[in-house]
Amino acid sequence: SALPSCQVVFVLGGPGAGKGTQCQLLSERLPGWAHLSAGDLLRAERKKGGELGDLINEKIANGQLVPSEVTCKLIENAMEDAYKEHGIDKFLIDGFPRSIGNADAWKTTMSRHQEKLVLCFECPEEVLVGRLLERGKTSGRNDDTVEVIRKRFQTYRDEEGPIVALYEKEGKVRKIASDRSVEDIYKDTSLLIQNC
Ligand code: UP5
Ligand code: MG
Repeated sequence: SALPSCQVVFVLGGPGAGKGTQCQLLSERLPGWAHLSAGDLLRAERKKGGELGDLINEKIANGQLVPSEVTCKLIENAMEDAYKEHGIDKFLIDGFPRSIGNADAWKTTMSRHQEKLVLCFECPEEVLVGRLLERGKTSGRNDDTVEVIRKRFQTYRDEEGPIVALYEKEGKVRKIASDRSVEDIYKDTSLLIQNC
């Protein structure tokens, strides 16, 4: 493809940790960085319906991971679009990779990109559950229910430890306490990205 080698920062953390909130602020305030949320890309693809839309919905509605190749391809397409339309070559990738399988799929097709950092937002689970239930009153997300939130945390506990350990070996992981105000988290996060 026409996409050159890009800089990427992976932004991880449990459900409700503030990945989307922080990435949106970062992309608004740091010139050149674009925000791609894997979850948002999957939800947009789901809207198109069809077999793929059904598969994505089945996984999201059960708090399970969509097959890695599907998510990876959506991210690649979104990077290509952002590059073609706006010349963007720096990406905050929110919520991916969240399993070893995700990281393997990424390496297969996206290895020319530079993985600068892996940010991990850390926050007690009970705080996160409270945030998600509050958001669920208005979000319209079919996974912001007590039952699915429980499954999302189970998936997170099963899958995210190994993937973080893998990037820790490469010295790329930065952990950030996200049980704080949005602006306090932003200060730490933006410094890490500006210095990466
Ligand atoms: N909030 C944010 N920051 C706050 C703060 N500092 N203090 C107080 N409140 C704060 O925030 C969540 C809520 O908390 C909001 O109401 C916010 O205002 C408030 P948000 O920024 O949305 O957190 P985020 O970490 O983005 O939470 P999200 O719910 O999006 O995380 P998930 O990881 O659960 O969701 P995602 O969209 O990434 O994935 C959804 C599903 O898609 C997955 O379960 C899976 O089925 C599928 N998926 C894949 O299969 N593969 C992927 O690679 C990605 C997703
Ligand atoms: Mg999000």
